[in-house]
Amino acid sequence: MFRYLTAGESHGPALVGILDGIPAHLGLDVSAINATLARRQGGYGRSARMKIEHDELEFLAGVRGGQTLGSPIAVIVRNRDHLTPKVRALMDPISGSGDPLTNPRPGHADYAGALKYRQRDLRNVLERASARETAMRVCLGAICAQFLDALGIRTQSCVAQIGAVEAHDLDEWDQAQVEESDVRCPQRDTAAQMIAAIDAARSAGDTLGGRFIIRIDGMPVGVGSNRQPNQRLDGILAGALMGMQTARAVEIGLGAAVAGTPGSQAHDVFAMERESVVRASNRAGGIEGGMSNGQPIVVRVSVKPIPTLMKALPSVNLHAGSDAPATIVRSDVCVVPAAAIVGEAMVRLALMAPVLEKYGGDSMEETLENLERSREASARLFAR
Ligand code: EPS
Repeated sequence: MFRYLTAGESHGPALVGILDGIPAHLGLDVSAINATLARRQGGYGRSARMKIEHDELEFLAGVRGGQTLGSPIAVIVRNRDHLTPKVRALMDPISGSGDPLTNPRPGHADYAGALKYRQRDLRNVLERASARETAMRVCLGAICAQFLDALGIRTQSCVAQIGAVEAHDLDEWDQAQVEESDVRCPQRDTAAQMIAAIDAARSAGDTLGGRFIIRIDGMPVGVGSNRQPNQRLDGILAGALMGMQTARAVEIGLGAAVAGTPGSQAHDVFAMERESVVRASNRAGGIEGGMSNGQPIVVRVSVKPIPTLMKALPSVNLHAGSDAPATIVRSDVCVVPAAAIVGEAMVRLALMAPVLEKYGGDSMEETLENLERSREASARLFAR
């Protein structure tokens, strides 16, 4: 069984994570993991916090000589911000204290969390609710990326929309252009408009949401299952992506557009081409009957504008029992480019259990043998 856990407060000493179930003998490229952490820190519209942090992981367990041991992997990413005396005084695990935050931000976890955990200081809620925690998800996801890569499964993302600015025809894209773009959008003119929109939002004390696309290439046929609802690959991916702090909608393939599309144009017809089965389109987004069908898996995720506005939204002071503007804390204007990197991580983490269920072994050798055997069996099934 594969599972993972993260812990850590935004301004606490560190984020920690545990990955359990990665086979032995996976060679790990630490610089690639740190590069992925840096990609999450980037993107136009990020907060000043990103200048303080230089996220880097340290392994605490499960790895020796650059290879996984098959035992649980434990990692830590330290919060540099914690080292400043003011933050330490607030957040030291033993002595930390400070004036309570009292005015919940509409759209954030503040209000629901205060009542749920019986916290009179909203800081005790927002510290864990903060998207800082996504640094650890990205770290664990980057380790999973190296496992999936060994099986030929690759996940990429790009940004398709920021605020009202939308890219068009993003069925395929050049990942190098995405990596060069400050907003992770491969279309230069659109990217320039996105940056202008972020600048305008910043000037207005506002924030912007948007949409990113994730594409998984190389997924073998038959991962996920139609046996039970919770084993469907589309549900597993959607659940994981909706587990992001910012996500509000997930679409697979045609997504919401299927509602208005007749059956004759909603599916991907089959044909034979040089003895192979081919599909004329990928409207299903690579998943049929809850299982991967061998086409690229394409998922679009819509994310909300960050709820911390510099021009604070109307709220209440819960201690005084009066109307008062929402608390303002340091925050981002737009996190859509960073959310795309977090989305990649969520997808990689979500793929681990169904991929390991189908091909899993205790070592990489055993896993790769299982994959190879399965491929050969598929090739023989309808051989003439
Ligand atoms: C974030 C770190 C946070 C925020 C942001 C994301 O750091 P700080 O609160 O110190 O500025 O910048 O958190 C949120 C957007 C949020 O709503 O909580 C990060 O590392 O991604």
